Formats: sequence, structure tokens, C-alpha cells
Amino acid sequence: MTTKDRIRHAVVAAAVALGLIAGGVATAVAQAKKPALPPPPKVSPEEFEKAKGIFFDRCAGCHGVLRKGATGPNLLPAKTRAYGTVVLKTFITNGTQGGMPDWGRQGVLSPAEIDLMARYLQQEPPVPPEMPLKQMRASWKLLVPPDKRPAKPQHDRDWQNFFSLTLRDAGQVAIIDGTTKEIVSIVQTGYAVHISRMSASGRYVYTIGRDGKATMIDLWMAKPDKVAEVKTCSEARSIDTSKYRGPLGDFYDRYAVIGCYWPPHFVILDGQTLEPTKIVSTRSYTADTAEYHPEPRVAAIVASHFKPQWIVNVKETGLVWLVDYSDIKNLKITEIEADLFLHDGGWDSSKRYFLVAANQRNKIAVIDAKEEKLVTLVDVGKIPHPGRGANWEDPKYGPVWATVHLGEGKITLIGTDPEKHPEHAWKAVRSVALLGGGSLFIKTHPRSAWIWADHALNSDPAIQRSLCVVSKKDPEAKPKCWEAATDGRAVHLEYNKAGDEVWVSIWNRKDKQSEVVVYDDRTLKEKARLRDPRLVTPTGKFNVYNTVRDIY
Ligand code: DHE
Repeated sequence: MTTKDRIRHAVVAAAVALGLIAGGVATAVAQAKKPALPPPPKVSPEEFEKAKGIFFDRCAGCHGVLRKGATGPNLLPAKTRAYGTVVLKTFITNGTQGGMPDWGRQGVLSPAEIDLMARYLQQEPPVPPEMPLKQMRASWKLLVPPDKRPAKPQHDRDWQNFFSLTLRDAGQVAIIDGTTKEIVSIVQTGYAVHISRMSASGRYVYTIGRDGKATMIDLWMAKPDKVAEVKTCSEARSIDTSKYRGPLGDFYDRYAVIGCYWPPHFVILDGQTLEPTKIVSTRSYTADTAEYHPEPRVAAIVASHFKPQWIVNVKETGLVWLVDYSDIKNLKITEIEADLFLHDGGWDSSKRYFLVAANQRNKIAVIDAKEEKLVTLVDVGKIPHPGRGANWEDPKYGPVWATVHLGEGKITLIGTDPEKHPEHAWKAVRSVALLGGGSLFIKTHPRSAWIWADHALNSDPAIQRSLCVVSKKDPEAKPKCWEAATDGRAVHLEYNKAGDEVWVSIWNRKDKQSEVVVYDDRTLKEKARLRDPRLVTPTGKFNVYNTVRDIY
């Protein structure tokens, strides 16, 4: 390949990635003369191992372990070698408008690491190993067996008002007393815990690390600590528990379920001990064009309150699996075709309908968990990211559920009441402007007059740390917005048990002071600012009472 060819190739590839020229035009230009790709640059075995780790930490979540692309584009050698080292380094340093973080400018990756990653991405992606049950069992540690655990709480705190706060880069969660605002315990967990979910009784917190390690914490211990742990994946984001108790059986605190990114499967575990018992692979065919996908990752998993059922969202195939856990040996799965790139979602206020973002399709899929079918796909804004969303009563449209977006600054409200407001049901009925895109989470509470939204991934530092609230009574009024801190990103909102306080993380770099700010939900005034050297990179926080009951 001549230098001229190489430059032409890199410019075309970069222009496509940045969306400057349409893919078709670019392909035609590139195909007019298709030069052979250059060989990959040199990467030593030690460098390869290091780069593999960085890829896992920073890149795999969006580009996929096999680099076939998902939220982010594919990074296979045919593309990356055409870009070449210089162009790749520019992307990694500066990010892209499509949502790729500016790892270099943020100081997360050093120039040497960026150079290494640019060279690594031009190599064939390594295929990570599968994980059989035997290997999961070998990692399983039952630290305190059920019969050695306390029969009643060993403290007089209101443990239902505890928060489990992710300390992302510390590989820990902080258990914080929501009433006194004290850190009750810091628990070592998997790496970069993604979420915490609670057992149906609320007594146990289950966390899932990005490294696939699950940790079970007993809140009744004098100092809450882990009672079991296990690793069921090499990469994971979701965990939930069995919440059904009724005519079909009592499954309170009976099972846990973990959704993996790699290997692409979900795993059912004993809810009292975390002993893994069953693996179900998600490899199958896409909902739209029925193409085989080797890495369909498990995104959100949500437990039904009305059936012994988990809603398992399979990202790359766009299939929603309703998993009936009443008979694990003879497992029944109802497969619903939704749309590709399923990510996060939550229940409507009746808890019959589950709404999940098909994020790269700019849609919300509505699943009727009672009838076990897709209701519809609702067009919303660019890259919806609801977290679990928020439910309230709009003065004009009745009950609504809402999402924020990564790709544009607005809240979209969807009508959720087909009985009394059929004309508005499952339609995007209203949108409310925010400060800009990059929103990750929205939250409210039945007792609140407000809807809260963050902008944590906006590229403007002042907006990253800004929150907005919208009045439920007067949604057309301009939202009230303010900067929640002088540095860092304001991310993820959660109410206390009483529903009169909102907790927000100020997520700063590992070497800088982070905080959690507590607001009075009625007056919007700051009530407390939790600052402690142990609060390293706080992100998600989960109130026991609200998480058990899916209050949002
Ligand atoms: Fe998340 C939820 C995946 C980046 C904080 N995140 C989820 C869920 C999925 C997911 C599938 C739904 C879980 C469920 O409900 O069962 N997140 C991913 C990614 O793949 C992605 C884009 C990239 C990655 O490499 O992980 C990603 N997420 C992030 C972050 O960078 C955040 C802001 C900080 C962090 O801790 O990593 C982050 N994600 C969260 C939080 C939730 C979440 C706090 C739960 C929200 C809730 O209220 O339930």
C-alpha cells in the first residue's frame, strides 16, 4: 500500500466514523480502488495482555468482547487497519460525537496507553473462553451459611432505608444509613459493580461486578457484610432476584439470576447461598433479519411481582425472554421479538407493562407481561437511556412513563393507561427540553411534585454536573436546572424510603474528591453533602425499600 493509498483509506474511514459523509458514498469511494490492508503493527505478548485488560475495562461494554459492535461500531481488523494507528489514536484521545468518550482528554488513558490501544485494535480480537458450571462452582464461596446468619436484625437502624452505593473504581459498595447518612459498612465486591438489587424481603443486597462476580450482602448483620460470592461470567451488568409470592408458589428470596455480557448467557442461582444451578445460553438469531449472533449480551433483567417470571432482555438479538422460574428443571421461556440493542428499562406504574430501550434504534419496546406479548415499539428521541424510567400522572395525558436520552436533551413521556386513556396509550405524548444530551437517568416518586434528570455524559463540564427538575403539575414550564457541584459529573438519582429526599452522586476521577448530595425533594434545597475519602467514584445508588418495590 502506498502512502497515498493509506492516507485516502484513513480519511474515508474517519469521515464515515464521524458521520461527515454518508456510508454509501464512502463505500463507493473506498471500493473504487480497494488496496490490500496493511499488516497489523507490532504488539508484544506483554503489551497484548495489558491492552486486553484496558479493552475489557473501557471498550468492551460498547464495542462487544468480540468487537463486532453494539452501542459502538465494530472494531474488527478490516476496519481498524484501514484507519491505521494515527486515526485510531485521534478517536481514542478525542472521542466522537457519536458518544465515544474522550479517554485521552479526560486523562483516563495516558498517551502511551492510547498508542498501545491503537495498535492492539488492529490485531485479531482474542475470543475469551466459555464458562461451564463446574468453573462457576469452583469460584463459589459460601462465607456465612444461612443457618449461621442472624434470625433478626443485629442493629436498630432502619435497614429498609439503607442505600447500596457503587464505589465504581474501588471494587466496593458502601452501605449507607439513609436516616443518619452514616456509612455503615464498606464491602469488597466484584470490579466496578454495575447495579445492586435486593431480595424480595429486602434483607439481602446482590451486587454484580463488571467482571461477572456477584456478591450477596446481609443487611441484618451488626455490620452488613458479604455472606456469599461467585463468578458466573467474565463480563456482566445485570442481576435480580425472585419476587413472586402467590398461588403459583412462594419464591421470596429463593433465586437470584445473573445476566452476562460474556459468555452470552444467564445463570440461575440459589438466592440464599449464590450456588449456581443452571446456565441458559442467549446465542440465537436476530429479531429483525434472523441472522445468527454469536455474542447476544444480556442487558436488563427485571423480576415480575405478579408471576414467577424474569424479563430478560437480550441486547444484540432484540429478543425479550420471559423466563418462568417456577420449575427450573423444566424451564419455560416465552420469546418476544422486540427490536435490536435492548439496554435498560422498567415497569409502568401498574407493573403489568415493561418498557425497555432499544437504544440504537431510538425506540422503546413495550412488553405486556400479563398477556406475554409485545404491545408496540414507540419512537422516541436519539438513544433513549431510561435507567428504570419514571412514572407519574400527567395533567393532560394521564399516567405516563418517561425516558431521557443520550443523543439529545429531552425527556419523552409515553402514555401508559390503555384502560382510561386509550387514545394516549403507548404513544410519545409529550417531550420536555433539558440542557443538552448525555442524560443517563431520570427519577421520581409517587409523593414527589418533581421529575429529576441528570446529564452525566454531556460533553460540557458545566452541563455534566447539572441537574434539572420538571414540575409534574406544570410540565410546560421551563425546568429548574442547577449545577450540583463545582467538579465531576452528577449521576444517578435515587429517593429515600419516605420519598422526601433525592440522593445524587457527584462522580469524580479516582484521584479526586467525589461526593453524594442529598436534596430536600419538596424545597429542592441541599440537605446534606456526604464527603468521605472512602467514597471513591460513586455512581449508582439503590435504596432498599424502593428497589424491592420498583418505586420510580
Ligand atoms: Fe450501565 C444499568 C449496561 C455504562 C451506571 N447498565 C445498566 C443496565 C445495563 C447497563 C444493561 C441495566 C441493568 C438492569 O437493570 O438489570 N452500562 C451498561 C453498558 O454496557 C455501558 C454502556 C458501558 C459499560 O462498559 O459498562 C454502561 N453504566 C455505565 C456507566 O459508565 C455508569 C454511568 C457508571 C458505572 O458505574 O459504570 C453506569 N448502569 C449504571 C447504573 C445502572 C445501570 C447506575 C442502574 C440504573 C438503575 O436505576 O437501575
